[in-house]
Amino acid sequence: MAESEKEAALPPKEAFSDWYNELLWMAEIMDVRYPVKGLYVWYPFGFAIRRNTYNIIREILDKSGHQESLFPLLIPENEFMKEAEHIKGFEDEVYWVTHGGKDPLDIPLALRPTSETAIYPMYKIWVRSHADLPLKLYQIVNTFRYETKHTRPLIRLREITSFKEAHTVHATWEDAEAQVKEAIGLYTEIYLRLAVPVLRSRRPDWDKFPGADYTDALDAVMPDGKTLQIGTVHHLGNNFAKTFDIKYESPDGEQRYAYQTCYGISERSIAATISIHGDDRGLVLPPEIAPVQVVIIPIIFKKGAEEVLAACRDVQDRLRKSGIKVEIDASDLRPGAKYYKWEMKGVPLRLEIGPRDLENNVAVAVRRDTGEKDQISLPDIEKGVILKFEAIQKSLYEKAESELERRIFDCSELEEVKEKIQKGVATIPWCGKRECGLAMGDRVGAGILGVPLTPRGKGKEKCPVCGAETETRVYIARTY
Ligand code: 5CA
Ligand code: ZN
Repeated sequence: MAESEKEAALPPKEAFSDWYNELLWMAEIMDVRYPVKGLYVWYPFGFAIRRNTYNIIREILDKSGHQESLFPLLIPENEFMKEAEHIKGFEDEVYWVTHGGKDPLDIPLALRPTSETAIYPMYKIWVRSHADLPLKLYQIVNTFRYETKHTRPLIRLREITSFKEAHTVHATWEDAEAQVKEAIGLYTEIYLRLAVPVLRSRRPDWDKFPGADYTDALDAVMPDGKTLQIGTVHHLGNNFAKTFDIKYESPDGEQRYAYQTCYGISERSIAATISIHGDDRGLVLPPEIAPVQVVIIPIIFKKGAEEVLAACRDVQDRLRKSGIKVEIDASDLRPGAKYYKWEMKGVPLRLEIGPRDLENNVAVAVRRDTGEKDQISLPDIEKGVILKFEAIQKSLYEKAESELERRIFDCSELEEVKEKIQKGVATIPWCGKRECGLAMGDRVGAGILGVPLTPRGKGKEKCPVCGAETETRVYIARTY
């Protein structure tokens, strides 16, 4: 594609949906032209963001005692059909493999929509004694869901390509509950590394994972004020242990059913990161996940061009030795076109080096997030760049966090909720009764997201539907 064509402007971020779709293409993250609905293609640049993001996820899970493993994609119908609630929740979303060549299969095979029913028959074999517990495994795989709501790249997919699912086994309900808390903490840590602040809440009963005792979730608030569920943690009680017969021998020699949890994150993590930080000029990436962290632009005049290029190469070598991903753009493009290109790609830091800078022994550093210009002395370039990265990471998070605060509205009436959820998330007292929760949702044209894990109650208040006294406030939001 001609560079001039690519320089066509990105729609303003105000028009979020258009901005998002154009950005995925212009920054070369996803190609949406694959001829199956809900399936998209990762460009190499997007895939590099994915790899960096999932390295963070792996690091955080591994260091907290999880082990990565890999289970099959295909699940036999008889295993899939064991857990009644689970089937009910997923039966309309499953793709089935029914034939091998021309022959119908004896037992149809489901493409995993999630892997409980692939993993737990093996857990039945593996879990023998209390000494085997806790068991904490995860896998990063593709899963398939025949979604009927509007599909969107990275957000609602029919092939989720980057489904990280963890499945743990414990001796007691309380141990599993502690695992849920650990998982919420780990996910919060993952999102902190992506500079994405999250809302954490317990889903109402009617919205929990099929087969779970309860579901806690992390949501991001997107630029249009709608929330995106970017991680869920489920306490499975011993519901699956009973259907899959997962038992362990306790220290006193008794056979007991195990308790389980599972939790998942998908490429929605990347959708949230790019949506929250991006701007009218394109991607803004946290340094840790940027495929190119620094771009060096040689400022070349006829005189002294060689020295400038040599200095740029020297800076590149030194930064690379410090593990920084750095490119030199010595192409013939006008400087403006170069800035445009690398800004679109979200490169956190641009270094400009020209003859005058060499005289002063400095590089000019320009931050992608703020546009702030500064000089870094060449002898200290490694340290200078790393300090910039730290400052960028910190201010990305702080900016996103104050934006999030700005979008949460404590309301006392449903009329007010109805208005505020056009801009963000509302909180309102709720007595906890199902019919009141559903009625509230109906009246405001949205739904209860959940009960905040860090209570937002303001003492005794009244449920706006039935008038009962309560100290609980819930989040209400429009959701993706
Ligand atoms: N087995 C459990 C835990 S892994 C499970 O499947 N939970 S889930 O259904 O809630 O999915 C986990 C996370 O995957 C969700 O919180 C959401 O962030 C993401 N997700 C779910 N469906 C899709 C989809 N169609 N496209 C993209 N991401 C999805
Ligand atoms: Zn009520």
